[in-house]
Amino acid sequence: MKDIIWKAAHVTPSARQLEWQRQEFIAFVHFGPNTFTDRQWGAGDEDPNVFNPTAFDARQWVDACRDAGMRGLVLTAKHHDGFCLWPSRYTEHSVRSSSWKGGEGDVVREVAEACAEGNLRFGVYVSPWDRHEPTYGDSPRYNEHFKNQLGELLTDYGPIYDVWFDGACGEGPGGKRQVYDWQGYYELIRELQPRAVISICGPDVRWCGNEAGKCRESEWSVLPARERDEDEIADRSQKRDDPAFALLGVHGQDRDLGSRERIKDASHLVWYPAEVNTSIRPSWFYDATEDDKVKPLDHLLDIYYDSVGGNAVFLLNIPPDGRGLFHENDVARMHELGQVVRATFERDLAAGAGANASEVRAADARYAAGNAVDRDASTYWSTGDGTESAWIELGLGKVATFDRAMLQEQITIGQRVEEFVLEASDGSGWKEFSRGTVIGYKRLCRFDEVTARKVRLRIVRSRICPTVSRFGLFKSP
Ligand code: FUL
Repeated sequence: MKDIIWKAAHVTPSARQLEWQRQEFIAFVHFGPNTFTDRQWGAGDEDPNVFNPTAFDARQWVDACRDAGMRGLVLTAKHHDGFCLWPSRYTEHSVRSSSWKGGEGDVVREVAEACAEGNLRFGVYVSPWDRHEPTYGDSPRYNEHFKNQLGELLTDYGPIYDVWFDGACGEGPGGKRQVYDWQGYYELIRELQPRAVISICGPDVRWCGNEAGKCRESEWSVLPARERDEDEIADRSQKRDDPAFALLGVHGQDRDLGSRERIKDASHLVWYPAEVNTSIRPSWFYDATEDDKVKPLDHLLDIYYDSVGGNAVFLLNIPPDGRGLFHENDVARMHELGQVVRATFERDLAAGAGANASEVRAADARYAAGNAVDRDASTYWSTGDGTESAWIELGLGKVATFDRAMLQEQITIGQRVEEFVLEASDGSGWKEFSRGTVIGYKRLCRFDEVTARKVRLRIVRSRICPTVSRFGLFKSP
């Protein structure tokens, strides 16, 4: 039997996971009665008439998201209060009972359509915990109800690329006990929207473990299967009500979930990549007292580099206000963020550079060093089997100044690199300017300006022969 490290290096993403990973940066939108009641967790007894946005415009959201560089949007179709942003046939607690648009409104439809027009993927957050629905706690009946509602969302609104299941439940010791039929939910989603990923309480996308926008230095996408089973996930959800949790994160103490140390006893391994979620403001739902607490650009950039640049997807929440619009301060910050990211990555100084490597797999052009600088995501450099450390060197043709690097592995065939170093040469030997652990889908490195003619990526340790599909160099504005 091959050893566990070899096996780990051969676990690959599903097509839907790959598609999801490539969206990189996504909007989360918390909208509902809480927007109007200054609450974060509605009790489920709110008057549907409180939901009354005066100037709702989903296209304003989509424009702002695109401007920020986002490629998808996940809407709270139903939060814990059970209020449905679509006119569900299975409850009276929905937009249909609100005087907004005379009960004819459908937020989910308008957002789905605006996303389709604006070329953003559309996903739904659906809270299993429902504080309004009377059958909640009567497990079989509620499961039926929940599947009925899922069925509406997954058939009536076009393609859904993400179904986001929140694990939160605040029922407490004396509260209702609902046993969720996760498998039944998953089967329904696979049947109705086979391209959708199921996130957080689901098999496709893993929560990074906190809501502060922090991920691990080494976010492996390959983990022991137990990290994905429902008991593990339920356990994590329970811990989230612990006040220490917000600061530490459930996984604060166990770094590197997929490290050699952590996978050595695993019987099964799965592709289970990380997502980082946080809000642009302190809260998830809009609160006017937070208009001046929008996260500073530098803070958002730090999260962006750690997540998108750390083999994770970044899901950033922007809460619409009582008008049904993103607030001006949030829109301005989104614009700044998009602008600086675009300006940084628009010109790759390594594109088309002369490339050499310590070794090319089977001396075959399909694995040539030049594939790392050709801008074609499907091509890559690789070495022969058995090589676990190697280097690839770029000759820039002239002296260039840069302060950012982008590295990508060809994850369609697995995640392999465990440690790397970046070095530059001005002709008199190599000097290290950055180093890191995993690469995975994407690693972004930030460092002080380097001026050099030659740059080298030295892979110190790889689980099996490494692949590099992108080696880019950039100068931030
Ligand atoms: C948590 C919820 O309780 C919050 O209200 C919010 O939706 C966040 C994304 O997940 O579990």
